[in-house]
Amino acid sequence: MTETIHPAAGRAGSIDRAEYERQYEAARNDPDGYWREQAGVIDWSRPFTVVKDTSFDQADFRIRWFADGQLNVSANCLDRHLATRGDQAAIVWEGDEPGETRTVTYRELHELTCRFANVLKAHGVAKGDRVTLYLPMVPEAAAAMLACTRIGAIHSIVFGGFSPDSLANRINDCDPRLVVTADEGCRGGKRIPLKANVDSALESCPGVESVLVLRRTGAAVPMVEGRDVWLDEELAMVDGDCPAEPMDAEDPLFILYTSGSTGKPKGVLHTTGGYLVWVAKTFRDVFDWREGELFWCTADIGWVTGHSYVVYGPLANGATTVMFDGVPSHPDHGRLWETVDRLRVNILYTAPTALRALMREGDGYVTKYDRGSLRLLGTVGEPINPEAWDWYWRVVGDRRCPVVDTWWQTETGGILISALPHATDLKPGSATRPLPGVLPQLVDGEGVPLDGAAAGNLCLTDSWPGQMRTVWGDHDRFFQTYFTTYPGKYFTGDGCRRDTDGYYWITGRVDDVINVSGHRMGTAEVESALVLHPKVAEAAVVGFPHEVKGQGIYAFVTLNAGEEWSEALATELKQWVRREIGPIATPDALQGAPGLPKTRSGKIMRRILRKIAEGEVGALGDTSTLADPAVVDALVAGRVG
Ligand code: 6R9
Repeated sequence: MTETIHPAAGRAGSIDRAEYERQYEAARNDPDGYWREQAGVIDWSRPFTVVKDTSFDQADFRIRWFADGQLNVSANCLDRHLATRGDQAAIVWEGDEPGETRTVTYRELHELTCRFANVLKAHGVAKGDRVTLYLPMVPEAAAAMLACTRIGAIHSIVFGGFSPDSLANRINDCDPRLVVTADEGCRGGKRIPLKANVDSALESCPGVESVLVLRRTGAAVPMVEGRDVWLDEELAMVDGDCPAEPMDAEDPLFILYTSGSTGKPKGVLHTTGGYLVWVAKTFRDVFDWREGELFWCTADIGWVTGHSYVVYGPLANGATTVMFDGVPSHPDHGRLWETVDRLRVNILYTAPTALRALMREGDGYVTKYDRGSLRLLGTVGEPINPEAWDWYWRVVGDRRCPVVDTWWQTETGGILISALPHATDLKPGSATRPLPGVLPQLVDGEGVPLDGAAAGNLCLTDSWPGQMRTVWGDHDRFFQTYFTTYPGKYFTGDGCRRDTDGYYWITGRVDDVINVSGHRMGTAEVESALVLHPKVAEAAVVGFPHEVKGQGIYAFVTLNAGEEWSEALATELKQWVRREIGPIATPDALQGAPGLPKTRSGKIMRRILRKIAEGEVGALGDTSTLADPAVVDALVAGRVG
């Protein structure tokens, strides 16, 4: 299973090994020249003269790319394709039930986007204003994103699985004038009360003036007079044409909230030019996309993968992208493969957690289908264990389709470390090598760079165009979070090993972020939710290895004096967290803890809690600095699972 898989020869235009090496060196030795050329992957309404203007040093900290250029993202994703592919499908929508499909051509998506943009304008949305989207995976969601970019509004998408409270926090942080939602969502045969969630969120969001409501299921939902309007009625009232606003390359494009090691999610801000160059180029290179091919990224647009590789990367290239409003297990575990065959999908991009879940159900669900259309397979979101990689390669891809394991983050905008399918030898479980323009460095705990084969903390020593530019409303937090741990470098928060061939093996987060089914969750967020419960005094949350989810959530909970721990309370607390944050944050294990292991200065020693959660109670390490070492014995005795 640890065999190396050599790439098959590509087609005309594929990047081979020599071309990869050439580009990597060009980007390293002459970033200005290299990116001046690569930026031609998109159209600029005003050419830039400055290319790279960046520094990670505190004294002159700045990240600016193509700064005096102008462009419009929706014009790049739509208008420029109309002459050559107006009647080609831009989006193939696949609903929750198999065969519930809809095709939207580039011409149709252009018109829908223009109308949507005019609706936004009619509701007072102007350049620089924020718009929050809380939507299912429907073509109108892509149109909403593109409509914002058309007029220079900044979208902030909140995943439909987040609770009203999480939604309210994300709304209040960026203060949108308008929210777009749907009556309900549909996932795995279940309904999700999106509009009802918005209604309850908006009770604490006084700044929101209008809510556009998409009819998805047709459910009757209460409409607030003077605030809520039906999207279809609004779209019918406006013009089908809307000029694209020329935007500066560094104008904000979108905000996307992501979990960090503190309780409050960060509003990651991406800007217009660099982001689009990055996603357009990485889409083309990593997936080696060709005219006429159908690309399916299964991510939700509520996550960065959906932004970059369901919408912007594919559409900037004029590709046809699948938008999936369902789940891989509905109506049964063959759904992905049945859909691949029916739609004739060529490139599939999904998450290790989905593969592990499907792998458990047996090969029959896969082999029942032909999968002959597949040419390339990709994964993203978390480390892929070699077993799952091997299953993807052998069973799903019949040893025919290269598997690209793509490492990146919300902060990086697009893929940074990945194989190129016709340039890179594949090693199961390794994201392989950095793309051109990406300069990884491993450092030890003190920040000392490690050479050759080594394991350490993954940093990037220089900027790339797709890098985030700031944390919305808190530029200092941006600098503090990413550039002070190892001064002069961007710190990813990931641990990583580099082997003797220079291959990178991401080992997971080294901060207090856990990765549950490919979704980032801050342990502090779950802790904050738990302590809001009236019976809870204190909580400490850690990750532990989980067969399907990658990592599970393990919570140690101390109750207020006089409260008694019970199974019923554990269940209640799980429901509580689910309601406070959303289903993805539901703890897998909850343990009543009479006390938490703290140092004399009051710091919780998570290292010990992690070991207990992992069940490695024989190797707790040094506990002598604890204020009360006896606490540990009680926790070990009370371990659950
Ligand atoms: C794109 C995305 C980012 C974190 C990242 C890392 C983990 C993502 C990975 C991977 C190993 C891969 N991660 N891709 N780890 N191999 N191919 O997932 O963004 O939600 O911000 O998560 O996910 O730990 O730091 P985001």
